Amino acid sequence: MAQYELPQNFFFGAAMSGPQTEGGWNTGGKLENLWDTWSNEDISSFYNRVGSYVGNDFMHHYKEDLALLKDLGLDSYRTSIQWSRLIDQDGNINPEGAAWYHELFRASREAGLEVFVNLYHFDMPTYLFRRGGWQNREVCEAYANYAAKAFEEFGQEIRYWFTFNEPIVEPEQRYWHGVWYPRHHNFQEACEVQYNISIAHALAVSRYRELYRAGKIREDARIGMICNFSPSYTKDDPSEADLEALRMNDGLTNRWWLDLVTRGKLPADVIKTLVDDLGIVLPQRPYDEAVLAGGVVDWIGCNYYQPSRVQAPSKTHDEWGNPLFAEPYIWPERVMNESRGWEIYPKGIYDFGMKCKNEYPELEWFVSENGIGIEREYLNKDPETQQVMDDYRIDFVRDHLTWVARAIADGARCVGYHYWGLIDNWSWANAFKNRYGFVEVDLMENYERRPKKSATWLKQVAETHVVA
Ligand code: BGP
Repeated sequence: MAQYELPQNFFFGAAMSGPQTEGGWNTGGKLENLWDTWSNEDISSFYNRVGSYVGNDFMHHYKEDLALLKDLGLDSYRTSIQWSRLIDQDGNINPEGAAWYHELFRASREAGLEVFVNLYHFDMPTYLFRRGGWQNREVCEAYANYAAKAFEEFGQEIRYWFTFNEPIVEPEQRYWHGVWYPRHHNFQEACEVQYNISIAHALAVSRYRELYRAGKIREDARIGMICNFSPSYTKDDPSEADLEALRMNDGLTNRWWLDLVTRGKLPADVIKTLVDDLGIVLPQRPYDEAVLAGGVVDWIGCNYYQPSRVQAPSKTHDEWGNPLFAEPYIWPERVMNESRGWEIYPKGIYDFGMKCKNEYPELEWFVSENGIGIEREYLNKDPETQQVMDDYRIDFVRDHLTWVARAIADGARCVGYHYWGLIDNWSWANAFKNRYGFVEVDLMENYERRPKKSATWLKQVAETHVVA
């Protein structure tokens, strides 16, 4: 088997999020967020009726988990601050929430781990949702206030900041496709939310720049955004209509954010289709161009799980009257992760790297999430040792890292890799159905952590930077 080597200064780590790991949903002054509210109102929406309350019990296991990360040869990890924990209903710092994050960052430093801090991971505080959530411009301002308080509070501790994780997901899942609470099917609302999240991002970056200039943030700090850039593909021999489907699919999910974070603008062709052709009313205000111009970042993270394959839709609207831009295209050669229903296509990460190199050549990026979630992993245990034998995880990561190495060799500015869910965690409505970790969490044994077979492989790669 060919060996690929990643640069020695390439970083290796893991990604997680506050709401999926911390637990302590109502302790230390934490307010309810939408996951808690949905769990309280309708627990049957969650796999095995496991709601948002405990995460993977990270607040009780963090020292052990940080030691595990370090022991696996990792140098960094990303988590998120929970808005509902750090800020009270008056927009001020909740001292108990701040104390938890100070302690976590201190313990991480002590363990020799760099923490990447994201400020929003699908976790809108419920009292703000009741005031319109992302549909309300005041909530964008409240978010910028929260971000500024976080920059001030932790500005001397944290080097790498991110405004949002996968900002496309809430417009799509909550407002357009009806998957997550409040389960709407309203494309007009989704566009308002997508637009306002872009404004919120830009406002937060502007606050960051002001505080940076004022010396409140350490000099070597950087700010970015993390998106699930799924390279968009269509048929090999596409019709005009297939290419049009590709333009809007790529435009809404990828170019929207890439243009915002590199040029401080939203893609004109997408806005034109929305406003002129479909009559969507965006919550635009005078001077928004100047606001969005503040959204340019220092680098970005790319979460990559699956490609997006589309073709022309067979009808113009769905059953709720929303416009249909594209339909899924089933590639005849596709390989699936059946547990999650996602295609496995490692070359997609290479294609993303080449897209950046060609279209956004200055942009530096890293793989901020990549991973494979498998259902009923306990069936794959070694009968003697009881260890999960997850060779499929080794294959998945090896194949992706191989394409990352090839992309770097071909000029991609990719500087690191974070695996998603190093330690099994709570996956939103899927709860603990699909396990992502290199380390198992035993829900029947007080959330005990146990390395899977893949952990040994990961350690070797992280320490040598040789992908074999
Ligand atoms: C990403 C999210 C993560 C994580 C991951 C795996 O989109 O940023 O929060 O959940 O996907 O997806 P899932 O947990 O839905 O299987």
